[in-house]
Amino acid sequence: MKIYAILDLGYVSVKNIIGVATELCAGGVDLLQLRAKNHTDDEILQMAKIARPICTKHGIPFIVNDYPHVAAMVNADGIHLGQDDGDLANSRRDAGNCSLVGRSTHSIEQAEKAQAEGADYIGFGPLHATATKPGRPAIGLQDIAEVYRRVSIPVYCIGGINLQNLAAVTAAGAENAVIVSDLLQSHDIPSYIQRARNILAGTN
Ligand code: TZP
Ligand code: MG
Repeated sequence: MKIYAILDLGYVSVKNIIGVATELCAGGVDLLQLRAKNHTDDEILQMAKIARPICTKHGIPFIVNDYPHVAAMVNADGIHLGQDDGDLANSRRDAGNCSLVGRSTHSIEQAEKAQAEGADYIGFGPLHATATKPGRPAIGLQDIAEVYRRVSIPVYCIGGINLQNLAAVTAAGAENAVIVSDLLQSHDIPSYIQRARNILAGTN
């Protein structure tokens, strides 16, 4: 089970990027994405330049949300695109032929389509309604097992996942999870990641 963290500027201030990215990486997440809505391209590039070497130091793939050109400029490992963020092959090229192209999906049909279009992984959700993605309805847990049967690329379940419901998400079939606000708002990020790992290992 992989834990995918997102450095979401809705929860992290620019001055805390170094500290939070370091805690996430040293704490043992498996992938890190930079997600900054409502910032200029140049601001996002500056943030990416800060976060990128921290991921490199810890051997963790660094993924940029929405901005393939920024991904190319910092030699990111990947880009992540929503349903309306354009063609995957063009974006991969714009991102400097990065190795990981991810797509957000909200249904089994979208998951299959993303795989057919060449995605390396998908996000699948939001399982629960979440303030991190306002206006996007919850899809629930009932399609998780089926989406893993239908696609062979890695599926990262996402949306409103926290330490209280993580066991239910894995029991529903999830093999990987993205946790954003609950992780970023915790007072001790390394200990949170350890507790999540314990739940995933069934020791809690
Ligand atoms: N895509 C679907 S749900 C979501 C995104 C980016 C946000 C997940 O954040 P949180 O805070 O873990 O619900
Ligand atoms: Mg997007």
